[in-house]
Amino acid sequence: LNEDIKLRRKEMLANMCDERARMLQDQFNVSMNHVHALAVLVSTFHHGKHPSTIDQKTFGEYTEMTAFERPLTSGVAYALKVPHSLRDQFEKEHGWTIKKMETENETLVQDCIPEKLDPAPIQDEYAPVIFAQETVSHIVSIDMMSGKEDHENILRARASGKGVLTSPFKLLKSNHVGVVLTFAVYNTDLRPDATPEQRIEATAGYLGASYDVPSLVDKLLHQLASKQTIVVNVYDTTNASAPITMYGTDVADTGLPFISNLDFGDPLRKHEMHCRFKQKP
Ligand code: WA2
Repeated sequence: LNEDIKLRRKEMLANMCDERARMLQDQFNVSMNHVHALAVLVSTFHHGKHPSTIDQKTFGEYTEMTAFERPLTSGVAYALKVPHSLRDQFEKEHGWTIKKMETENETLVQDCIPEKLDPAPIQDEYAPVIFAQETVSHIVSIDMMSGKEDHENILRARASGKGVLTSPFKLLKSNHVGVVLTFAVYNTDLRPDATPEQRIEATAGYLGASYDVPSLVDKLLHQLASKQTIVVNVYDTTNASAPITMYGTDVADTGLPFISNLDFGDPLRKHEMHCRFKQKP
């Protein structure tokens, strides 16, 4: 009888964990599709029309009005690909200098007001943010290639043509770890079998979304009223020997966790949800 209860408890944990993992994965997938659609929108109305029919005001209003379509995201932004040869012209046109992302100092991160940031040092190319949803307006004018995680994402997004994810890192102006999803925007129609070189050449910019994982996953799990029963952790397990916590705190051991797989659509990244009962039987 005792064994029977144990087995049923295990089954219940597995069901609860799988249900939560599926919900998180589905919501992530929904928002990923909408971020992709935003990249197409920018391609069509900013790079495809002369003159462009998108400016910061249009982008800000449109992304704010459609924010409900992108669950779990804290904001979306568009960064332009600017080679060094066009930096002067770009800065004159926009009336501001391209800024360096400041991540060394905690206090500077807190008030990363563009006016206070240093100009980006000379590089072959830059990715300054030109449009942003109101919620991430603090990243306008910052060179996204000057941040390690954003830089890697940009290179991978434009060479692959796929949506790509960073590992978890501390987002600007946030106390939480999050991830960034990036889609490249191209200025020519590429064949589905285009080479990475052709893709890099045709790149016009980068549409990105930031996910504040702790607060947004919390909101999601609250809807399920299970917080009294189970403890949920989400990990980036890309490097199996060094998992990175994306959600939840390290908990006192109350038995082995049930592990549900999470697929966030980037085959280079692996994620898992670990669930435990709060109380021993
Ligand atoms: N967006 C919001 N907060 C951030 C951040 C970011 N990146 N990086 C660090 N904190 C415009 O991939 C292009 C968004 C980057 C896109």
